[in-house]
Amino acid sequence: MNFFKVGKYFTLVDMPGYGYRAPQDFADMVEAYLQEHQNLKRTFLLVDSLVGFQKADHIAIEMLEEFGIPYVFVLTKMDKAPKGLLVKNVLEIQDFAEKHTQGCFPQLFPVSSIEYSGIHLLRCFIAHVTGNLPMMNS
Ligand SMILES: Nc1nc2c(ncn2[C@@H]2O[C@H](COP(=O)(O)OP(=O)(O)OP(=O)(O)O)[C@@H](O)[C@H]2O)c(=O)[nH]1
Ligand SMILES: [Mg+2]
Repeated sequence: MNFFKVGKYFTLVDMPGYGYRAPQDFADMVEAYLQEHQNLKRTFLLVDSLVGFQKADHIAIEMLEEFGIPYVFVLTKMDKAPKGLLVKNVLEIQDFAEKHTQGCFPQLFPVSSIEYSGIHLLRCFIAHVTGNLPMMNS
């Protein structure tokens, strides 16, 4: 796990993937970390726009649901996916979140780190959930 301290405001923790490559590492490291750290504001689940939602994602979802940790889906590499596939994967995830989850944020964030699309809104969301974005009338 990599820790990025963002000034005095919050720390972003980058966790290893939980796909076919390292399910055991994920269970050992990430599960323990999520369970022990009660001050986590949000957990982000990154799904590749081209690949979409996979069976392996359920490992993470079940864990987060069980621990009662609020989480949000981020759809990565949106520059790579044809528009039709992007929409299909967005709808699939949102439909799943709506029907089968408790702790999942109803809105997902499609992003591209190459084109920078969606990054601004995701940053604002992170600033907001970490208590660093003063909002009007709230
Ligand atoms: N086209 C495109 N490529 C991207 C984007 N974001 C990341 N990549 C590429 O995807 C590859 C994997 O990126 P990583 O950030 O290492 O992926 P990861 O999910 O952290 O991988 P693990 O930690 O091993 O699970 C790299 O070659 C990146 O350059 C994106 O928005 N668009
Ligand atoms: Mg990584």
